[in-house]
Amino acid sequence: MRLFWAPNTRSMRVLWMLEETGAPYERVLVDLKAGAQHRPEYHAINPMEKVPALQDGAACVAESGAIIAYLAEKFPEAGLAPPIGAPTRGRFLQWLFFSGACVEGAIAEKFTKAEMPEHIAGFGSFDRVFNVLEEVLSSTPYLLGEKFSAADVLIGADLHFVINAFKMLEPRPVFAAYLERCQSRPAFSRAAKINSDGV
Ligand SMILES: N[C@@H](CCC(=O)N[C@@H](CS)C(=O)NCC(=O)O)C(=O)O
Repeated sequence: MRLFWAPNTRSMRVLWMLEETGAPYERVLVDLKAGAQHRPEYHAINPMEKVPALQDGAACVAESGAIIAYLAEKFPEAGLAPPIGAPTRGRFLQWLFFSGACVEGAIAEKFTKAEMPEHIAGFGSFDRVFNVLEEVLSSTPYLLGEKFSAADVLIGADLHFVINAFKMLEPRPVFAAYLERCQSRPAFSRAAKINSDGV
Protein backbone atom coordinates (compact mmCIF):
# COMPACT_ATOMS: atom_id res chain seq x y z
CA MET A 1 0.00 0.00 0.00
CA ARG A 2 1.18 3.52 -0.74
CA LEU A 3 -0.09 6.51 1.22
CA PHE A 4 0.10 9.82 -0.61
CA TRP A 5 0.37 12.43 2.10
CA ALA A 6 1.76 15.73 3.32
CA PRO A 7 2.63 16.78 6.88
CA ASN A 8 0.20 18.90 8.91
CA THR A 9 -2.77 18.10 6.71
CA ARG A 10 -5.80 15.84 6.83
CA SER A 11 -3.35 13.04 5.97
CA MET A 12 -2.86 12.66 9.74
CA ARG A 13 -6.20 10.83 9.93
CA VAL A 14 -5.03 8.09 7.57
CA LEU A 15 -1.49 7.95 8.94
CA TRP A 16 -3.00 7.23 12.34
CA MET A 17 -5.35 4.59 10.88
CA LEU A 18 -2.54 2.84 9.02
CA GLU A 19 -0.49 2.75 12.21
CA GLU A 20 -3.52 1.27 14.04
CA THR A 21 -3.73 -1.60 11.52
CA GLY A 22 -0.04 -2.45 11.87
CA ALA A 23 0.05 -3.26 8.14
CA PRO A 24 3.15 -2.38 6.10
CA TYR A 25 2.85 0.65 3.84
CA GLU A 26 4.99 3.11 1.98
CA ARG A 27 4.63 6.88 2.36
CA VAL A 28 4.83 9.08 -0.71
CA LEU A 29 5.20 12.78 0.09
CA VAL A 30 3.15 15.06 -2.12
CA ASP A 31 4.79 18.49 -2.14
CA LEU A 32 1.71 20.70 -1.95
CA LYS A 33 3.73 23.94 -2.02
CA ALA A 34 5.37 22.85 -5.28
CA GLY A 35 1.96 21.95 -6.71
CA ALA A 36 2.72 18.22 -6.98
CA GLN A 37 -0.95 17.47 -6.27
CA HIS A 38 -1.83 18.98 -9.67
CA ARG A 39 0.49 16.75 -11.71
CA PRO A 40 -1.28 14.34 -14.10
CA GLU A 41 0.19 11.27 -12.39
CA TYR A 42 -1.32 12.36 -9.06
CA HIS A 43 -4.59 13.44 -10.68
CA ALA A 44 -4.93 9.81 -11.82
CA ILE A 45 -4.74 8.72 -8.17
CA ASN A 46 -7.00 11.41 -6.73
CA PRO A 47 -8.87 13.53 -9.28
CA MET A 48 -9.61 16.03 -6.48
CA GLU A 49 -5.84 16.70 -6.36
CA LYS A 50 -5.77 16.64 -2.57
CA VAL A 51 -4.11 14.48 0.08
CA PRO A 52 -4.54 11.92 1.51
CA ALA A 53 -4.99 9.14 -1.03
CA LEU A 54 -4.20 5.45 -0.84
CA GLN A 55 -3.08 3.09 -3.58
CA ASP A 56 -3.36 -0.60 -2.87
CA GLY A 57 -2.33 -2.63 -5.89
CA ALA A 58 -4.91 -1.86 -8.56
CA ALA A 59 -7.19 -0.10 -6.05
CA CYS A 60 -7.11 3.65 -5.41
CA VAL A 61 -9.15 5.37 -2.74
CA ALA A 62 -9.34 9.02 -1.70
CA GLU A 63 -11.43 10.92 0.88
CA SER A 64 -10.25 10.31 4.43
CA GLY A 65 -13.45 8.63 5.63
CA ALA A 66 -13.49 6.25 2.67
CA ILE A 67 -9.82 5.36 3.13
CA ILE A 68 -10.42 4.66 6.81
CA ALA A 69 -13.45 2.48 6.02
CA TYR A 70 -11.42 0.65 3.34
CA LEU A 71 -8.60 -0.08 5.79
CA ALA A 72 -10.96 -1.14 8.58
CA GLU A 73 -12.54 -3.67 6.21
CA LYS A 74 -9.25 -4.85 4.74
CA PHE A 75 -7.79 -5.58 8.17
CA PRO A 76 -10.67 -7.00 10.25
CA GLU A 77 -8.15 -8.61 12.59
CA ALA A 78 -7.28 -5.10 13.82
CA GLY A 79 -10.79 -5.00 15.35
CA LEU A 80 -11.42 -1.40 14.34
CA ALA A 81 -14.88 -1.88 12.80
CA PRO A 82 -17.97 -3.70 14.00
CA PRO A 83 -18.77 -6.55 11.60
CA ILE A 84 -21.66 -6.23 9.13
CA GLY A 85 -24.83 -7.10 11.03
CA ALA A 86 -23.54 -5.92 14.42
CA PRO A 87 -25.87 -3.37 16.06
CA THR A 88 -23.08 -0.78 16.31
CA ARG A 89 -22.34 -0.99 12.56
CA GLY A 90 -24.93 1.70 11.80
CA ARG A 91 -23.43 4.25 14.17
CA PHE A 92 -19.97 3.27 12.94
CA LEU A 93 -20.90 4.26 9.38
CA GLN A 94 -22.73 7.35 10.65
CA TRP A 95 -19.61 8.75 12.35
CA LEU A 96 -17.38 7.94 9.38
CA PHE A 97 -19.70 9.93 7.10
CA PHE A 98 -20.24 12.62 9.74
CA SER A 99 -16.67 13.83 9.38
CA GLY A 100 -16.96 14.74 5.69
CA ALA A 101 -20.61 15.70 5.75
CA CYS A 102 -20.77 17.68 8.99
CA VAL A 103 -17.40 18.38 10.62
CA GLU A 104 -15.91 19.66 7.35
CA GLY A 105 -18.88 21.97 6.84
CA ALA A 106 -18.57 23.28 10.38
CA ILE A 107 -14.86 23.98 9.90
CA ALA A 108 -15.54 25.79 6.64
CA GLU A 109 -18.19 27.90 8.39
CA LYS A 110 -15.69 28.92 11.06
CA PHE A 111 -12.84 29.64 8.65
CA THR A 112 -14.91 31.70 6.25
CA LYS A 113 -17.28 33.22 8.83
CA ALA A 114 -19.98 32.42 6.29
CA GLU A 115 -23.47 32.41 7.73
CA MET A 116 -25.98 29.90 6.45
CA PRO A 117 -29.42 29.18 7.90
CA GLU A 118 -29.27 25.98 9.96
CA HIS A 119 -32.11 24.36 8.05
CA ILE A 120 -30.31 24.90 4.74
CA ALA A 121 -26.84 23.75 5.82
CA GLY A 122 -26.61 19.94 5.84
CA PHE A 123 -24.34 20.16 8.87
CA GLY A 124 -26.70 22.49 10.75
CA SER A 125 -24.13 24.78 12.29
CA PHE A 126 -20.68 24.72 13.87
CA ASP A 127 -22.22 24.71 17.35
CA ARG A 128 -24.66 21.95 16.56
CA VAL A 129 -21.94 19.64 15.18
CA PHE A 130 -19.73 19.94 18.24
CA ASN A 131 -22.62 19.88 20.70
CA VAL A 132 -23.74 16.58 19.20
CA LEU A 133 -20.27 15.09 19.56
CA GLU A 134 -20.06 16.37 23.12
CA GLU A 135 -23.45 14.84 23.94
CA VAL A 136 -22.41 11.41 22.65
CA LEU A 137 -18.99 11.45 24.30
CA SER A 138 -20.46 12.56 27.63
CA SER A 139 -22.03 9.17 28.12
CA THR A 140 -19.47 6.77 26.62
CA PRO A 141 -15.67 6.68 26.41
CA TYR A 142 -15.71 6.16 22.64
CA LEU A 143 -18.18 6.91 19.86
CA LEU A 144 -19.46 3.32 19.74
CA GLY A 145 -19.39 2.74 23.50
CA GLU A 146 -16.65 1.02 25.45
CA LYS A 147 -14.58 0.00 22.44
CA PHE A 148 -12.25 2.20 20.38
CA SER A 149 -12.91 1.98 16.63
CA ALA A 150 -11.82 3.51 13.33
CA ALA A 151 -14.59 6.10 13.83
CA ASP A 152 -12.58 7.42 16.79
CA VAL A 153 -9.50 7.70 14.58
CA LEU A 154 -11.37 9.96 12.19
CA ILE A 155 -13.39 12.02 14.66
CA GLY A 156 -10.50 12.04 17.16
CA ALA A 157 -8.21 13.44 14.45
CA ASP A 158 -10.87 16.02 13.56
CA LEU A 159 -11.22 17.15 17.18
CA HIS A 160 -7.44 17.31 17.50
CA PHE A 161 -7.34 19.55 14.42
CA VAL A 162 -10.20 21.80 15.56
CA ILE A 163 -9.26 22.11 19.23
CA ASN A 164 -5.48 21.66 19.51
CA ALA A 165 -4.12 22.71 16.13
CA PHE A 166 -6.52 25.47 15.05
CA LYS A 167 -8.05 26.46 18.39
CA MET A 168 -11.41 26.97 16.72
CA LEU A 169 -13.30 25.56 19.67
CA GLU A 170 -13.01 26.50 23.30
CA PRO A 171 -11.62 23.66 25.47
CA ARG A 172 -14.37 21.37 26.79
CA PRO A 173 -13.64 18.74 29.49
CA VAL A 174 -15.46 15.98 27.60
CA PHE A 175 -13.32 16.48 24.49
CA ALA A 176 -10.12 16.85 26.52
CA ALA A 177 -10.74 13.49 28.24
CA TYR A 178 -11.70 11.83 24.93
CA LEU A 179 -8.60 13.14 23.17
CA GLU A 180 -6.43 11.96 26.04
CA ARG A 181 -7.90 8.46 25.71
CA CYS A 182 -7.48 8.39 21.93
CA GLN A 183 -4.05 9.98 21.90
CA SER A 184 -2.62 7.67 24.54
CA ARG A 185 -2.64 4.95 21.88
CA PRO A 186 0.83 4.02 20.58
CA ALA A 187 -0.45 4.24 16.98
CA PHE A 188 -1.36 7.91 17.50
CA SER A 189 2.12 8.65 18.88
CA ARG A 190 3.77 6.93 15.92
CA ALA A 191 1.61 8.87 13.45
CA ALA A 192 2.26 12.17 15.25
CA LYS A 193 6.01 11.53 15.07
CA ILE A 194 5.86 10.73 11.34
CA ASN A 195 3.80 13.90 10.87
CA SER A 196 6.27 16.08 12.76
CA ASP A 197 9.33 14.45 11.16
CA GLY A 198 7.66 15.07 7.80
CA VAL A 199 8.94 11.87 6.17
N1 LIG B 1 -12.24 15.73 1.55
C1 LIG B 1 -10.83 15.45 1.61
C2 LIG B 1 -10.11 16.72 1.94
C3 LIG B 1 -8.63 16.64 1.67
C4 LIG B 1 -7.97 17.99 1.77
O1 LIG B 1 -8.63 19.03 1.91
N2 LIG B 1 -6.64 18.01 1.67
C5 LIG B 1 -5.89 19.25 1.65
C6 LIG B 1 -4.84 19.22 2.76
S1 LIG B 1 -5.57 19.22 4.37
C7 LIG B 1 -5.12 19.38 0.34
O2 LIG B 1 -4.66 18.39 -0.21
N3 LIG B 1 -4.93 20.60 -0.14
C8 LIG B 1 -4.11 20.88 -1.30
C9 LIG B 1 -4.82 21.65 -2.36
O3 LIG B 1 -6.04 21.83 -2.27
O4 LIG B 1 -4.14 22.06 -3.29
C10 LIG B 1 -10.55 14.35 2.64
O5 LIG B 1 -11.34 14.23 3.59
O6 LIG B 1 -9.58 13.60 2.53
